[in-house]
Amino acid sequence: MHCPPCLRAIDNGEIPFFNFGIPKEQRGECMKKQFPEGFLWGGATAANQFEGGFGEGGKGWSVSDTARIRPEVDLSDYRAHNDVTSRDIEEALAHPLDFEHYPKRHGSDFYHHWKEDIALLAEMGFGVFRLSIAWSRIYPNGDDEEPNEEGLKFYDQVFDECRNYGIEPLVTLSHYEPPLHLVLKYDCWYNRKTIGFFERFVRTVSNRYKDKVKYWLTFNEVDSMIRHPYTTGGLVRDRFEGKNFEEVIFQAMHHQFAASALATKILHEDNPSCMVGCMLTKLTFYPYTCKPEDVLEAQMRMRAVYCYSDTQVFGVYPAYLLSRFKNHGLNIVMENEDLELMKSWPVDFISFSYYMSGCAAKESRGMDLASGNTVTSLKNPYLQASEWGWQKDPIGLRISLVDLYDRYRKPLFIVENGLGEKEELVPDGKGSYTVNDDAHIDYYRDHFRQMHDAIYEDGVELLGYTSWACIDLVSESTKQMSKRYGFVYVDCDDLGRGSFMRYRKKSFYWYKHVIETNGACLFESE
Ligand code: BGP
Repeated sequence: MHCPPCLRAIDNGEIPFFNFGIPKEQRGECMKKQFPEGFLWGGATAANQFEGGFGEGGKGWSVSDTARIRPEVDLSDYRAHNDVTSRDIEEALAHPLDFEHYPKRHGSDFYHHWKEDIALLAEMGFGVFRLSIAWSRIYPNGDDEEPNEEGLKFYDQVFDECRNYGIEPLVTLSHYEPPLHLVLKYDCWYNRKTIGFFERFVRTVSNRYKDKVKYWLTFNEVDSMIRHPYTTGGLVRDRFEGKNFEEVIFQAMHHQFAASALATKILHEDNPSCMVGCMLTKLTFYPYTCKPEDVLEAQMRMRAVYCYSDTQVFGVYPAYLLSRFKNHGLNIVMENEDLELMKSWPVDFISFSYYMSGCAAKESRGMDLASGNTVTSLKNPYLQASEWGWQKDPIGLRISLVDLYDRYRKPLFIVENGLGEKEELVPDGKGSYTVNDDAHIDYYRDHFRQMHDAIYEDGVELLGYTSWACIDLVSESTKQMSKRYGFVYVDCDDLGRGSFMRYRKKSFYWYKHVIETNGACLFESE
């Protein structure tokens, strides 16, 4: 048996049969406890929650500008937080100066802080920075003939600044920000025409940034259309009265699959060495017990997660999704050209978000529930939950990595993982302020160790990691600023009050050290 990095024999007299990697205790001295060379460490954001600059520089309205904070709604009720009606949209349009109730309009004001923010990321040693392009900053209405040059210049500056520091931008083309005009005039992704509008947007940004951006993601959490159809697909339920809304959702989803394949084609034609990934919400369900009925239930819940990445990775709809369409009488119109595109242009890698795991059981009446990333599941008695009730499960990340890699045999990229916390600024003793966010540090340390083991013991190919979020931003589900994820604190409260000044948290220095040692410091106490 050999230790992979230097092929030095380890004479332990045993052939590990059931463990396919090198268990820790059998590793040779040369097996470095750090991440592979070239591993991309960084952090993630999205324009809809981070950028702000609402109405500035020629930007048009996007669906996120109509997302209202609802303090009266229970924090675990993600549906109520994300359900937007036509009446809500009218209300939002009638109040263009209201930043208090529409926090995504200000986000963290990256639009005015980008230089300072990228300098902070560089100070931590980032190799990659995930952000998204706000479609309505480039095509303010979505169906415009010409792009908005001022919007294009904004991202030119951002990408150039990243490159100056040696940071690779990882760019999401669509992260909960379809232009509002497409919703009101065309019903957005339900309408086939939106594929063409998106194509125009992608051709513009692909051509413009082909020498600046190497890593692209098409649709953030492509599966989320089923959970929050307005945010992801621009679908307003009350505009589809009399129609089967599940059919509407899957029709819109089909259009996104076709558009994603088309985007992959365009990006590769402009820059053959670029890499395009799908982006999946990696929900992880365990059977609540070993009762076969519970195991089957968990398997079904996992299929409901994988059906989207199966389509984007294999380029064809999985049989089980097609049978759902058939068995539920869902008539999804699929043109041959869509199916051919999907088959010809599957993604190059699989990216995903991972925050927590949950449990599933056949019979769950009366059992305790846990909230989570736009899902609820059964509470796992072995796990602790965050202040928002999300069950922390670092081993679940390793399980997810193994499952995804075994299923797809393509490189993986963790593009979201983190912990939302309530925090308080305290004096740092040097004339400024900081946050002692030990909970973030513990969360990350535990997850990073699992990533390391997935790479070395399980043979997973992992390109990199971007934490969610590297700098505090507005929460997607609850629209709160007080749900803080970052290594950098942004002085702004839930009502948008504050200076928007940035402060380095304790985790800032900790993550910097992780990056400079390429993870070796995670194992110093071992
Ligand atoms: C993911 C989204 C992100 C992000 C994250 C955390 O589903 O892709 O946009 O917000 O979840 O969720 P929240 O902001 O609701 O805490």
